[in-house]
Amino acid sequence: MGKKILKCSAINTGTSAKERLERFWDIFDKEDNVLVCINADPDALACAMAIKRLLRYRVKNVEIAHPNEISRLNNLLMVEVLKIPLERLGNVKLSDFNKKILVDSQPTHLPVFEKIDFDAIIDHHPLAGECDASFVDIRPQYGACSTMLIEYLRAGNLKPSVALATALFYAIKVDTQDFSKHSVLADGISFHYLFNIANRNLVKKFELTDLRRSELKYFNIALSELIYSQRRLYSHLGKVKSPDILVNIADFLNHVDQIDWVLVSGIYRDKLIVIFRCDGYRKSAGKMAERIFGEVGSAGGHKEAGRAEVPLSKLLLGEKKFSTLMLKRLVTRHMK
Ligand SMILES: [Mn+2]
Repeated sequence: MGKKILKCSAINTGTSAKERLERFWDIFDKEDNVLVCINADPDALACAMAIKRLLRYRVKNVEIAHPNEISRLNNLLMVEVLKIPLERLGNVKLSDFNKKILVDSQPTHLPVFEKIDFDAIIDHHPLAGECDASFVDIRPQYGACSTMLIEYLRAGNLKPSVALATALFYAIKVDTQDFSKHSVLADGISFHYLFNIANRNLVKKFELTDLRRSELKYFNIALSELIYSQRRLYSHLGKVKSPDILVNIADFLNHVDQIDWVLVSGIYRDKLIVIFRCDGYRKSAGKMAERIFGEVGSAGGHKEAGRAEVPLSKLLLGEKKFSTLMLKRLVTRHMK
């Protein structure tokens, strides 16, 4: 099997979408068992679905495998509703597949990927090391890998089903953060193409779903604990099952009018976790988190969102329990 080795950068210059698709199809045979490997997130999931579509009548079988656990509720819902067939990479026998594809990732991204001999690699992340596969298409300028796959589908005159279009549409939204992050015109063209095929209500539901029913009780605690002072909202939730709920509640309180700062804290595994929110205009939540907690724990973030994690032992609480009032005092000491 003389495998042609191509340098990543060389393959996609001056190539039309049709030529690219033909070259991709060329590496497959009717009897092939194909494994598509992904690091599961919305973009990777949508790309894997698109590859399944591209190869539907051209190979014997296509399966999708991911090494990572899917824990985000948005992503779990996407997999469930769109019925995306998935296997954990650890549970598949690699020798059952004579062709392997890596999409929305590169071999050097994960040790498990590095061990696999891929036949095709399609990705939009910056080139990380050399990719030796028969087919390589890496376009780091693209906002979403799904945009690349839409170009393949369109080049083959393959109109996506509602489920596939919904996945691809959601993927572009997530990877470009609703076009507020880096993207190229191609992302906009693909997004526009999918607009009337995707089920946008479903996409909205994917975006909204980020709370477990068991987490609703924390809203009760957050509201009963809430302290308002000087255009700031403070709430300490006590012990939480996952720090994510602190983020959910801080984001919720950030909807309130006439508030400059939101500070939500909770205890998770012997650590105090504090979530900071502000408008990021002439303020920096990340810097504020650092100023208040940088010396006793890890703290940082962006202008509009910050986070601090402090071992409880560093707070010198003694017999006392941390409280919303203590959160307010700690913060007030460092803010005018
Ligand atoms: Mn991606």
